[in-house]
Amino acid sequence: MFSKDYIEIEERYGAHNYHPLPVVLAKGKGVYVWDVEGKQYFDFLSAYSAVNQGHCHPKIIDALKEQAETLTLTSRAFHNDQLGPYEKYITEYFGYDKVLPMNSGAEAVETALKLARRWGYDKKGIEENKAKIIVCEGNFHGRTITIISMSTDPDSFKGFGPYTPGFEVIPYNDIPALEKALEDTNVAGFLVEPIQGEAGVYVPEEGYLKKAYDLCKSKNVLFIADEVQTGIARTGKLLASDHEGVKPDILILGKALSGGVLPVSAVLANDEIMLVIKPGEHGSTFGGNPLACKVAIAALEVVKDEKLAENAERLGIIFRDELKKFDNPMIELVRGKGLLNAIVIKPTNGKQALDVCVKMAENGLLAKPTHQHIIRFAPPLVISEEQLREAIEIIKKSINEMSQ
Ligand code: IF1
Repeated sequence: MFSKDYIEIEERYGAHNYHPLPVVLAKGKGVYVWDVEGKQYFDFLSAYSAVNQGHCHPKIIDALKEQAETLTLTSRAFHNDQLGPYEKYITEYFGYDKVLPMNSGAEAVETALKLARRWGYDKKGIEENKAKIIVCEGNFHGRTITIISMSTDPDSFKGFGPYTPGFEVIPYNDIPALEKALEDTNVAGFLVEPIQGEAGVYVPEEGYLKKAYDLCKSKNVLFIADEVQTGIARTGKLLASDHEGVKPDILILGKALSGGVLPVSAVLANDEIMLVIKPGEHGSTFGGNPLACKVAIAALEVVKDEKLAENAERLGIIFRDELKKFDNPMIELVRGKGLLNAIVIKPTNGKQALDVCVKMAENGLLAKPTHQHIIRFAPPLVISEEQLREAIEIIKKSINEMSQ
């Protein structure tokens, strides 16, 4: 079968909740993926930053294989020999008392919201059912009904009401707006992405996170960082919050926590917050399963052993410098941190971001537009300088071909 055959089958039997580029992938290794016709591509999306360690990293795959043949799932009705060691490893790795293991990023965000509300009632003394969470315009935290209730993107929330109450939306990167919102004594938490990924790699001004954190502390409000996409070395530090020395009260991780091998997410917090949830008050069938624990330890070891944050920091600077020097009217703006970058495309000769992505695919590099005019570039963090420079040439060539 050829790519078109697979696409036809998906069209016929699969829900139409995505509109993928017409590429059918069959193999992945490191920074490369191959389609069913055997064409090789640079993967510059990394499954939305879930394969930071590169596709099918041997150390992670070995951990998966070993545990898959031993014990995959016990449920939390019983203990297992992988969970405790994983909990110790990840809490020491990020510097928190405790972790609550979940599966998808959205589940981890929902868990963080429940923790913040319960902490608001039990510790801050907010009146029952009055807790409020402040969120930002342009946020993306997942696709559940409660999470889209916070969204400002009609594509995320339209036609899915009624919505969960208890959220207040303020502009991103706007300290005075946060200060005003924090005057409400019913606020339990402020949920924020250190860099807004889906919004188009929107990097807030220097100092925003620290000022936001300090304001929250001054009002006894929890600072909740959604690092599902920006975490695990993506932005050139272990966490994007680390760029400003901010230690979130609640840290939300996902995606690359498993190196893209299976869904693993986590919520980290100290005892004063984490222990407000008592036995039987929250959980999930697969949360903290032995397979996920084993894989996540391997995935986190790779980040440290291979110095992925340092590599992302160094190569991100080269990437942005090269694209900023590239003199082509189609490129309006280049922004990002580490290896989470984006370019804003100025439609030219009737061509826009999607056309550039199709051309780049023809030239051997995969990336996807977000919000029509923005192309996100997020390669696996294992990429070498030589591979990065080769990829940059493909990007330049494709944009030149598009703008003629
Ligand atoms: C899709 C992008 C979208 C996330 C942050 C939580 C989650 C995500 C900061 C939820 C998930 C994914 C979801 C996927 C495309 C991708 C994405 F931003 F990464 F590009 F949609 F906005 N917090 N982001 O980015 O994690 O439940 O998916 O494991 O839904 O199309 P999840």
